[in-house]
Amino acid sequence: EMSPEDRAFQDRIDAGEKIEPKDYMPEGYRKTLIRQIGQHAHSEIVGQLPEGNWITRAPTLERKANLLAKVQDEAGHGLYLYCAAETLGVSRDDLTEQLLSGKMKYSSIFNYPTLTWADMGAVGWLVDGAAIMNQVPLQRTSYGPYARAMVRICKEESFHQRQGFHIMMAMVNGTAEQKRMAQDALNRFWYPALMMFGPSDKDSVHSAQSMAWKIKINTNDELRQKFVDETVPQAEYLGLTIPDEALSWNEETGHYDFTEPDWSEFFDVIAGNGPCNTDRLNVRQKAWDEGAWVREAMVAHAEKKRARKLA
Ligand code: FAQ
Repeated sequence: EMSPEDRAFQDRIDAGEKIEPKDYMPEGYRKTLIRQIGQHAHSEIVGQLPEGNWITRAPTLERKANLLAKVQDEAGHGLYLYCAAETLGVSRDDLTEQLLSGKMKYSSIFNYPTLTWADMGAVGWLVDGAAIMNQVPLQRTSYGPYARAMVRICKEESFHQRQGFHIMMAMVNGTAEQKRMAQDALNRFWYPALMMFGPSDKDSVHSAQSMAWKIKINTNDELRQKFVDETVPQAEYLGLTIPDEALSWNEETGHYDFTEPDWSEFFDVIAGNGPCNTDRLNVRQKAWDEGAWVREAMVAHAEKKRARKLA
C-alpha cells in the first residue's frame, strides 16, 4: 500500500507534472534517478575515450576540428548530467568514486576498441544515433533537471550523428579499401550499438517501475526496434550490409525482423569483462588522481575568496 505522500506523488506523475529538486519524492525515485543520471554522466565522460583515440590521427584538419568539437561536447554533456544528479543530493566526487570502484556502471558500448578511422564514422552514426533514439523521449522524463539537460544534449547529438554519417559517406565513396573499412566498422559496431538499449524487456529489472514513474518513457525493446527500423535504410543508402542474415522487412508488423544481440556477451561486458573495461577505468583513475591538485586548489581559492568577502 502506498503512503498518502507517495499516492500524491504518483498523482502528480500521472498528471504529467514535472518533479523539481525540492519537491517530495519517494526514496526509490531518488535512487533510481541517481543511478540512471549518474550512469548516463559516466557514459558521456568515458565515452570520450574511444574517439579521443583518433583525434591526433584524423585524416584532415577539418575532420580533426569536427572530432575535437564532438568529443568536447561529450565532456559538456557529462558535466550537465553530474549537475542534474547533484540536485538529488549526491556529490560529483561521490559519483566518480563509485564509478572508479566499479559500483556504478557506464554504457557497455564504450568497452569496445576503435581500431580504424572508419570507426569514427560508425561511432557517430550508430552510437550517437542510438543515444538520440534513447534520449529524445527522455526530454519528457518526469524529473525537471534531467528533462531540461536532455534538450540541449539531443541537439548536439544530432550534429554528432551527422558528422559520423558524413565520415561513412566519404569512406564508402572512396577506394575499395576504404569501403571495406567502413563495412568492417559496421560489422563490429552493429551489435554493441543494439546492446546500448539494455537487456530485452523480459530481463529488464528496472523498466516497469521506471516507466510507472515516467523516468523511462519507452521499453528497451521498443527503442531498439525503432533504431533498427531507422538505421537499415541508412545502411542501404551507404551501400553497406548489416551483419545479420535474418534481417528482413516484415509486412505484417511494419517493422524489420532482426537477430537479437548475444546477451551473454552483453552481461559479460557490463560485469567488467569487455575488451576495454580495465583500460577505460585505468584512464579515468589516472585523470582523477592527476587532477586532485586542481580540485584542491579550486576549493582553496573559493575559501580565500569567501573569507575576503566576510572581512
Ligand atoms: N550498458 O533494468 P535495465 C552516450 C544495466 S549514450 C551498461 O533495463 P534501466 C552518448 C542497468 O544499469 C549512452 N549497463 O536498466 C555518447 C541495470 O544494472 P544496475 C548512455 C546497462 O536503467 C555517444 C541492468 O543492466 N546513455 O553516452 C546497459 O532501466 C558517443 C538492467 O537493465 C544513457 O545512459 C548498457 N547498455 O535501462 C557519448 C541513457 N543497459 O544499474 C560519447 C539513459 C542496461 O541495476 C560518444 N539511461 N544496463 O546495476 C537509460 O535510458 C537506461 O538506464 C538504460 C537501461 C536504457 C540504459
